[in-house]
Amino acid sequence: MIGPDIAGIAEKLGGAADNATAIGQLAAETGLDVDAAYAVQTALVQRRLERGERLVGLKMGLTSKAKMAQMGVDEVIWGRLTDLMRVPDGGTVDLGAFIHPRVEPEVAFLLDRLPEPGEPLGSFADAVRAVAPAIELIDSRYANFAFSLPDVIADNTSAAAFVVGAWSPVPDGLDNLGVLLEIDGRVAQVGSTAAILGDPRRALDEGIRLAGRHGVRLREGWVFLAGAATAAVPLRPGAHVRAVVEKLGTASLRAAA
Ligand code: OOG
Ligand code: MG
Repeated sequence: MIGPDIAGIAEKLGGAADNATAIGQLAAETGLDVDAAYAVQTALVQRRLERGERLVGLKMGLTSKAKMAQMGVDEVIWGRLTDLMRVPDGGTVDLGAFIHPRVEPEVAFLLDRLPEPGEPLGSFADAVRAVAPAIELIDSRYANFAFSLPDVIADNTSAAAFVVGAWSPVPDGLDNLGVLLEIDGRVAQVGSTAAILGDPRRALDEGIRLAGRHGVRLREGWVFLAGAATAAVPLRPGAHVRAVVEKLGTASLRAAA
């Protein structure tokens, strides 16, 4: 049997991102399963690398129940981050580049050297050099932000842009820090880092394990986004967005008017 057209699906998703125009879901009609969906994601990201972008990290998705419930998908997923997706802290994003952007508060890790495959993972403090509050801007390439598990994996887990706040040394506990998402100074979402797999440190174990299944190794110097602590909120023109994570500080961005 001939499998799904990996390159063709990646081209459709890449075109949707380039033109900031939504497309319909693809997985059901093309018979895309989870493994084939990660192959599409690889081809989709490769398309960016061929244009000169660089891989700078990995992001986890649906690591919190709030996000799983919001999106109707109940498995942890991972995607890739490139240098072009990074927005400086306090920077402005042009909404014309996106279809229906949403923002969510996250915790970022700056990775240290990780063990070779097959070697045991040392302590979290060995694997992570620093932590920071972050904002992820997600933008599903599917109409109405509606997708199945393989659809969202193929679409690089809706990755579009991200902001990382100031790095701090790894604190003793990361498992129950208060998280706020503010829009124009008003609280839009409230949560805790406990929402991220019980402890965001667990997201790193999952990321190493799940990406490793597809031959992807996390690299020293990469940014790792552990997943949103709350549901995501639509990003409107002119909005000022701030993520606040207890002990870690803030990250912010502005949407151009
Ligand atoms: C998928 C990406 C989810 C997170 O932090 O849970 C994600 C989506 O919601 O579109 O990035
Ligand atoms: Mg996210």
